[in-house]
Amino acid sequence: MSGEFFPGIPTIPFEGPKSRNPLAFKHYNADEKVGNKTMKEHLRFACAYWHTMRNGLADPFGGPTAERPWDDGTDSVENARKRVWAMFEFMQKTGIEFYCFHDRDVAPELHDLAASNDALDAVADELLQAQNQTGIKLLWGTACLFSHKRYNQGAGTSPYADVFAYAAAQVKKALEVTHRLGGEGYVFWGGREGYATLWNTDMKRELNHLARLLHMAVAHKKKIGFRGAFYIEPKPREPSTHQYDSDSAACLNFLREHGLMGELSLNIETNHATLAGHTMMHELRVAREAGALGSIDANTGDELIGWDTDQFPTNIYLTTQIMMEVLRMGGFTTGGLNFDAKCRRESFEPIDLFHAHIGGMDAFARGLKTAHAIIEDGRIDAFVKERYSSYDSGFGARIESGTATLEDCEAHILATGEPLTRSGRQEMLENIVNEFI
Ligand code: XLS
Ligand code: NI
Ligand code: NI
Repeated sequence: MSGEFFPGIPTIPFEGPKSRNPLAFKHYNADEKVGNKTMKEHLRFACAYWHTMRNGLADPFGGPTAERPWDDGTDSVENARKRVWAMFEFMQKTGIEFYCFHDRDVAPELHDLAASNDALDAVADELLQAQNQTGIKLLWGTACLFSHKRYNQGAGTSPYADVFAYAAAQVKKALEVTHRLGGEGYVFWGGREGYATLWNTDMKRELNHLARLLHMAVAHKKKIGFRGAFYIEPKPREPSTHQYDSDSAACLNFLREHGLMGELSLNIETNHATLAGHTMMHELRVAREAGALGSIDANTGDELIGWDTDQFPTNIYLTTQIMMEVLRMGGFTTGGLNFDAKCRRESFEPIDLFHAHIGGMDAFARGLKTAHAIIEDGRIDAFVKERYSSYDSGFGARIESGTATLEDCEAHILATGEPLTRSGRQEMLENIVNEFI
């Protein structure tokens, strides 16, 4: 691999905050320690194959604009194999050590399942070779169960059993390829697992079928000895009117109801959180406190457009909030920060892929340092601890331990009178956060 695909673009150096070189990191210094780990160990950046290599940047009003000179635009296996080397050159030059893919991003869907499986195997050979040559690893794989027209009414939740079976067959193969490539995880994002109208929908059966698909995948995972993590990725709508895995709480409820807690954790994406009407910090907190925060799709949405615009994250406040949750769970294990993000349609040159990833990596480096500093400082934690301290002893401790009854509460208030409350100090706490940004 020798600068064949991105000529003139060097390996991106770290030059520090004073640098004015657009092709340099100002904050992401891979081997610099923050606390007891290096930045790259904390952040575990991954590059999304579908956006970086396959997104032509079309939108609902116009066709693709992206210039990708290495790509001949065909569905040939040869083109797919060549693309692997463009992807890996890009990751080497940006210092991104993981990638993620769907089966149909890396290899074409051909005339039948057997042919598509063969194509995927052929490209997987190439991926394995590229991984071995570069040391770059697979963060997670997945199956695309939403693009082909057979999935127009869902995959695991399709009303048609043969469509379910096709989807399950695709999951089987994608899982096996992920295993062969040493993937650290496997994602289930239910692209069309939802409904367009309830007038034609048996919701209960659809949800049971989706759970069946996940149980089959768990069984196959064990059978083939795949040790990576399984993740489910919440998203509330788009393309469906309603998607069953709509937010963290809905996913957790689904996993609990169907006996899948412990088998799957969550892969949480910022733009999906905001489409669900939540902050990313909320979605991460809900998952973390359930012990089910697995991995993150690092992007951001546009509040004005209101679609899943999958933009690169540049907002330090956002990255700080994300890294607060990641640090508080003790860091990633199998997960990482996958840039499930694309350049704007107007940013169509190959070099824009570099600007986009550099910006996202620098934004997360700053978020990491800021979150670490806020935690080290301790004032916010101390405030929260103190805020709930009436439960640490006395009557509050009886409430928490479950030994107080409604009668006890009544007797307590009759004896003590009107309770005292104190300010929530939101503004003061926001000012503390800003001291570090
Ligand atoms: C789309 C999803 C998708 C998943 C993987 O909105 O984010 O890219 O991450 O299927
Ligand atoms: Ni995603
Ligand atoms: Ni998205």
